[in-house]
Amino acid sequence: MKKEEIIRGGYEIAKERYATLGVNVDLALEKLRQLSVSIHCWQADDVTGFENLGSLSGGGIMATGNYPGKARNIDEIRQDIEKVLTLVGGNHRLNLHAIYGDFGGRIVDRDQVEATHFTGWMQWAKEKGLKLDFNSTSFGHPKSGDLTLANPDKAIRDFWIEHTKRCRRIAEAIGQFQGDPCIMNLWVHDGMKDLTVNRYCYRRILEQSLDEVFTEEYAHMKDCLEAKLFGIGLESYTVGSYDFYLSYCVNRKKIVTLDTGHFHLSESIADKIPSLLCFVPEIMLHVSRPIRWDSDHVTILNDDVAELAKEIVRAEALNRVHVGLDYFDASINRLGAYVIGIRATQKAFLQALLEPTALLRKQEADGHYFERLALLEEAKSLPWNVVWDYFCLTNNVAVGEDYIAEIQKYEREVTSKRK
Ligand code: RNT
Ligand code: ZN
Repeated sequence: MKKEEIIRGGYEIAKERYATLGVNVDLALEKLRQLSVSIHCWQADDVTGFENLGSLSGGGIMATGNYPGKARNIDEIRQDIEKVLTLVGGNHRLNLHAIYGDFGGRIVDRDQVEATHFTGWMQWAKEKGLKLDFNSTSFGHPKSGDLTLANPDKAIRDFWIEHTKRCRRIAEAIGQFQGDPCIMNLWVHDGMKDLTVNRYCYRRILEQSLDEVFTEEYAHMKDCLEAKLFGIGLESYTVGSYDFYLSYCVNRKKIVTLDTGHFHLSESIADKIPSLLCFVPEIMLHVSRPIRWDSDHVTILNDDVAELAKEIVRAEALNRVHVGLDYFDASINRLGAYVIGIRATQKAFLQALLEPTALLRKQEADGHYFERLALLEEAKSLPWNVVWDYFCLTNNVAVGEDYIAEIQKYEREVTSKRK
């Protein structure tokens, strides 16, 4: 039997099996097809970007590893992303950072960025059927230091306020161009390596800076704010903590970004979803994989991601939760890292969409807690993987492990030639 026949045959059987539990597999597949993952452009080049500032000083973020073949310019990033898109089903988005503008070899400082630096991206994205998202970039700059938007020094603070305002304007232009809101994420690393006696002071400054940044109302972009437990080199104190941004977003009606690597390792990010949905309009996710700390390892299908997807699906919140990825592993094939992460995220959502939730809820309502737990256990080994193969097959992308060979081929023919 040909592989395709095996998959199609298996699918029909799996469909019947799920139907016995009241699950409509075709509906689940349709919803999965509509799940648009915001793919982070920065895995392609280890968060380097295309500024020509002549100095990479100023921290805030760190990629580790030196696997050969990273994208060196816009054309290479686009080429890599195009390749990645041939290996994953569905329609996705691309998440850009301000440092990825088309600066044409000129020096364009962060307080000078504008929409024209992104028209090339907009055109290209349109041709590829991609929508774009955006981020302001406060790290990796001589003025990054320990404090940007929360800096008591007005000159430095104003520089970053100007940058962030400009980024919102760029996001607005992108959103207008693509006829779909561009989601702009704001994350600043502001904090202190050692004990500070000014926790309140910096947070009040950040609050005021944000209010200034958000003065203009836009119709084609949406703001989201991302908290973090701590940054490397800034371990004692983070101005933009989770409490800070959660309060700010609830109060100012902004989108909360939850990066799954930005919490205590024992915290459940999945459980935050149904809490936040009560109080904020939408949620943005940065799905990552923290190993001991916010290490930004490649997203895989683990319990954390599976539970996260389940809470979103159970809350029927696929239209209120934006799913983005955020990791940067420079130690393995970078395209491979993309494909693993995107596929793992899709698999987690497929599992969630195939959950016999109605039946589980019935057991729960009837007080049948043993039955609920037993069914949750059984659901783990239902033939979702057959449905996954069918999803890949019918979306004309490599089935199962077949994508490995495609990545190897691309490495042989393209990325290994980048010196
Ligand atoms: C950093 C944050 C942030 C960045 C990107 C590049 O800890 O997660 O989202 O990873 O903006
Ligand atoms: Zn993030």
